Amino acid sequence: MRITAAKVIVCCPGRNFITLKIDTDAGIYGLGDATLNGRELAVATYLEQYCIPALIGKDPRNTEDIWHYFYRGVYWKRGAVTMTAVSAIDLALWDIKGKALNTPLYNLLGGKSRERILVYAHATGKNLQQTIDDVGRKVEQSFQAVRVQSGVAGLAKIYGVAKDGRSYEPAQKGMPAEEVWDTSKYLNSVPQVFEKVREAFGHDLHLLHDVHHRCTPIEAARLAKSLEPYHLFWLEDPVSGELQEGLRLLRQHSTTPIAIGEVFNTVYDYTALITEQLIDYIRMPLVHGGGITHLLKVAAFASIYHIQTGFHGATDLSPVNLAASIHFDLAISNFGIQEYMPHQEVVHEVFKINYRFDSGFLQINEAPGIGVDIDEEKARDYPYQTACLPVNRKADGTMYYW
Ligand code: KDG
Ligand code: MG
Repeated sequence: MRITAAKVIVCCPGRNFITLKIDTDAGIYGLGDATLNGRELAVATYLEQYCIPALIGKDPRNTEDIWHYFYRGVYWKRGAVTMTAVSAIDLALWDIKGKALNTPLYNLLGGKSRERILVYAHATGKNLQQTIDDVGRKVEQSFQAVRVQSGVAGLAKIYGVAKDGRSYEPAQKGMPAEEVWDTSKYLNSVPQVFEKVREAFGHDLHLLHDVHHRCTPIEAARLAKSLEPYHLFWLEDPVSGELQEGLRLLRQHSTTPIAIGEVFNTVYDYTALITEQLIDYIRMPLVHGGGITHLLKVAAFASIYHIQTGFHGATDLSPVNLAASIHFDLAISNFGIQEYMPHQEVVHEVFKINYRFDSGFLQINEAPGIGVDIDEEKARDYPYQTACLPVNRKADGTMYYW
């Protein structure tokens, strides 16, 4: 089998998505997600200018060799743009492999270790009461795990808190919006929120929280310690992702489980964290972490240290990534949980999906490969629109992490 053509499909059904489609001489095509929120066209250009010409003529079944061709074979390794492109290629090739063998992707990854995937939902509110109401809605929808992000008094806009009645979408049209941040207000507010949520919903519901990189190591240690009575499923990204050593301090002070890595791209972002057992969950998604080929190795490495997966699954990752993640989650032994934010309905006009949510879990059908298709004609109805994630400044104007 040979690759005969490949193209990048750019569309914006409610938000931007980049999809790689690889064609073969066997009449089979594969799809890969290449969406990097706010930097979409950089990946599209990288794929179109440098990867697609080199893919033509290759045997798509050689996933390992092709992965190394675009990773090791490129002097400028790692980095979000490069690794998102590598991921998209890898996902599309595994999709082709599954279709060629007429079997769902999970069968190529070891078969099923479980029948369904535990997911967590997002609950948000501008204040405590709205947040509790939203957690209640998620419980009514049968979620067994809920991430809780609440507004902080004195901060007008903060990560994870949606505008009234709408699901949270931080990327806004045009250049980045600016938000104002105050760590002290945040650190005082979060434990109070979890105290009230536990009071309202008891102790069986799994609760999660995303710090979103906004604490220093000592602040993160204080937060993790103060949340211990509410026994979180995990505390996510407590320190900025690039500071692996930062988690040593936190670990000395708290038993709150830690998840990190949605901004990571390779196993080299995780080596200290895994070998020193500074974390409990890896978050690096297939779409940014080198696809199936690389994540299989990272997950296996993590499993030796009893670290589980909890892949990123925000709505800025396309249904192709989510479906591939479900296959992966079904197959590996050290699966922990999957983030699940349902896409807006308009997304499903373009992407035809093969998974469904049922009673707190995601399930996938028997379609071969990844099993998601794209309607290219519909995609053309939703052209790209420049949109960026916000930036954060402290009250005195200092640029901070968002
Ligand atoms: O593009 C950035 C979002 O995907 C990210 O902010 C979402 O932190 C996130 C999460 O945990 O879903
Ligand atoms: Mg996150």
